[in-house]
Amino acid sequence: MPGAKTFYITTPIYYVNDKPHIGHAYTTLACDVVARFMRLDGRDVMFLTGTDEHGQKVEKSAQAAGMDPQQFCDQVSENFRDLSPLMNYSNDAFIRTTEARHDRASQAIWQAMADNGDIYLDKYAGWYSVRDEAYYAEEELVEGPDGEKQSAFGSPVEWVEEPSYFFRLSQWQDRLLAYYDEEPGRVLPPSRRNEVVSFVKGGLRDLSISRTSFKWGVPVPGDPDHIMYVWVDALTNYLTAVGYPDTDDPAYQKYWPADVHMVGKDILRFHGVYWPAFLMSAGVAPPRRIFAHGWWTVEGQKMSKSLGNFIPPQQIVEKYGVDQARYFMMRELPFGNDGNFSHEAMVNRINSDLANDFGNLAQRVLSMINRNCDGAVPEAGPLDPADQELLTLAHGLLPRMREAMAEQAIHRALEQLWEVVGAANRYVDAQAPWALRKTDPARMATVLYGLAETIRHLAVLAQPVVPEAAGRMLDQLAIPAEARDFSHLGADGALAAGAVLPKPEGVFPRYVEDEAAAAS
Ligand code: ME8
Repeated sequence: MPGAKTFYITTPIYYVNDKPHIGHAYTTLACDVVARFMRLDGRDVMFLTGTDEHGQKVEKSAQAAGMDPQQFCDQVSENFRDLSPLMNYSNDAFIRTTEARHDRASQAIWQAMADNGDIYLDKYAGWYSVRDEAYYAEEELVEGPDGEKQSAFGSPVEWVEEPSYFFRLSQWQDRLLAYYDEEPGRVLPPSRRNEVVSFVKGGLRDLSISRTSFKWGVPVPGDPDHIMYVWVDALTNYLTAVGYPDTDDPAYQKYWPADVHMVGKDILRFHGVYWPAFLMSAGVAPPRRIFAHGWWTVEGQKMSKSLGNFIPPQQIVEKYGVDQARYFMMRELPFGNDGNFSHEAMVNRINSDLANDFGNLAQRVLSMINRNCDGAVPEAGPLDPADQELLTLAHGLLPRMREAMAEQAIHRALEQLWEVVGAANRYVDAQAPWALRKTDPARMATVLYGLAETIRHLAVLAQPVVPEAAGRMLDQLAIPAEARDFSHLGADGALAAGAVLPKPEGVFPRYVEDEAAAAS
């Protein structure tokens, strides 16, 4: 990975029959931030998202809506596609598992696993949850409120008995354990790695991978009475998107194996155990990393149909602003942990981190330059140790953020950025450039130059998380579009003295409770 020129990152593909909520928006947002960071850092990035459209759950939802499944999918898939303009995602592709090319890829991987001797026909008798589209062993089930059996995620289960093809997962235990050991950070965060390793060490049962009781899916090659278990087809989307089974496809050559599959903790087993086993069996290199993030609760409660507390992403974008929503979700909790979404926490982040700390720093400095330096980047004189210290901090920010982003510790990258914001604010207070205006204008110019150069670094590096606001800050520093990637950071690409700056304006307004209420 280090030094590599390309970067392939994926989101889970979303079940079409659910309405998008902030949990869905979160996974894609994290990928977007990583993808933008990597692009600005000079990588050729492929960032994939899309919709998971097969399976019994979708077939049932289509029936309930009185629609043909394909027509149903065409309609509801748009809800997820619409998230990109809304949340400002920069995905390079959007895949739908009902595309013809996807049937071909799914059948090819199936055939490759069969050719390797890993698939056999038998009969499945056990528990299945349509909502989770998952098989559960007896001991994995818990008791529901009315004494009925349910999955640990609270989903109803039903007893299923039908002919089924099986994948010899039991044969892959040692090779999976070797795969986890091969590269550090194969599964992140470390707690999730432990979870996967102990699951595999506990022994693996063969996996039922076809169903005969419904039709909405990819037919098994050579036995069309069987439909592939939806997860076999769903996971294959990551390969379809880069041209598989055409391994000569330039996209496949460039991007496979994927650098990061980003997933929620609930679907770690599918990505961290089944998927690498399928791939190794089919002779395809397994992904470099699986990162499992945590779950959001809302005002302290799990999001659920019965509580009706699913927050649509549109609601938070309209209420707080897109950059504000993006920043909050990426900063509020260590990426990987569970978190709680609350209005109070959101307003705190908006008013304190964005408006007071970062926004105010830029606004103060740019206004002083506008008023006292004829609206142009001032010329720096000899540097004091305090000036040097601030510039060294700013110039060293990229390597520190890079280190954090290499392990998708997005919150840590942001903490680093805000450390420099804090240092710059303390420097403004200590240097008091407004007072230097009369006593030592040359010194004032040096101080303001150092601050403008620091703000340039902050804005360039904030682009992955708050692309709009950071872009506007860079406009106000007159940084041309082609000089906004990370190769222009450091002393070499420093701001040119004399460049004329446009009139400054705030980019991070405060969230004012009463005005918002009055406006609604
Ligand atoms: O699982 N907080 O799709 P999905 C954070 N189709 N993340 C959440 C969340 C919450 N409250 N609720 C859901 C599927 N998510 C399959 C994927 S991939 C080959 C197939 C996350 O629409 C969840 O963890 O149910 C998962 O990563 C993603 O939303 C999609 O969930």
